[in-house]
Amino acid sequence: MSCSDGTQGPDRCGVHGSMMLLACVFALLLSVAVDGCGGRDQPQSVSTTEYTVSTATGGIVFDSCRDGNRDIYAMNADGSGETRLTRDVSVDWHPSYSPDGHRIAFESNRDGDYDIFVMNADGTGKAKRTHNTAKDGEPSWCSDGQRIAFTSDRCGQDEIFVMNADGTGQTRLTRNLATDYLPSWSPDGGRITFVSNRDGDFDIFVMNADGSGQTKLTRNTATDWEPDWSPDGQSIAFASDRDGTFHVFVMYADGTRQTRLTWTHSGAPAWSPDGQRIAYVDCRDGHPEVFVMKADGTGRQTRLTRSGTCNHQPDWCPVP
Ligand SMILES: [Ca+2]
Ligand SMILES: [Ca+2]
Ligand SMILES: [Ca+2]
Ligand SMILES: [Ca+2]
Repeated sequence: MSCSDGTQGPDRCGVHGSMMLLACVFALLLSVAVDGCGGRDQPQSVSTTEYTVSTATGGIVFDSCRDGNRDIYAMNADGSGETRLTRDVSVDWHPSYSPDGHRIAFESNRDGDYDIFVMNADGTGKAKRTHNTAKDGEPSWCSDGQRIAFTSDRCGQDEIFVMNADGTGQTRLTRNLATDYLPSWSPDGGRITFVSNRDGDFDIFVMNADGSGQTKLTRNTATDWEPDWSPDGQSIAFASDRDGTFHVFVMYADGTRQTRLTWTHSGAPAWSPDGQRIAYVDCRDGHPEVFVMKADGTGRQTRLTRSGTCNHQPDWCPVP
């Protein structure tokens, strides 16, 4: 989502909105034969002892270009204590907390192409989890702590994959010529919601964690985007431009009772661990800032970031 208009255009940072940027990246990168496509994606120097356990912050992680390029930041849930976790000139974005809040998976092109990385919640101990020249991104950490879902175009088109958190066992879950993006685990780890344009426009889908039972939850010609499960597994928040520009919506996990929650240009919803609040990105001031609201959309919408630049992809620490 970007704030320039009602489409996925470039934002103030000169970095394109996620759809447009990914489309450009995909057009440039060559896929290679790796695991899931008949070859292997061999982890390098994978070790379970390379990390030091950091203290869970109970806060919100997000990406921002406030310091000149995309980096990952964390803050307390009230917006205080903003801390920069990545420091390099590459794109670092799409952060996802591990279920214990000790680690963060993210996407970065610091080695020339997009790959999945994992770091401690304080930004130390960064380690690469995918190793190929294709685009690997959009990690979502499973509640069992053992698996990470992600997207990759290593097979020539955009598909949902899953791997063990150490990078082993990379397995393809979707198989079609369309674009499948933005996986998000259900709280029980049994299902994954994602977006796909396999029927012409982007809709929210859900599937079992082994890729079976792929089912469409939204049915319209608009872009339905960025799904995120409620902690009780009963609801899915998402963004949609069905009313002309992007807003945050919520629906039951079976796709019924789709309800709009916001009335300003907004998206990227992320539930709080107690299910009472939703963090999201709102462009009411002309650029994307992280806001928080009650999960039913009522009451005050509180702005958490005030950087005056782009802020995206909030993810709430699962540990309160
Ligand atoms: Ca960076
Ligand atoms: Ca890669
Ligand atoms: Ca696909
Ligand atoms: Ca749609």
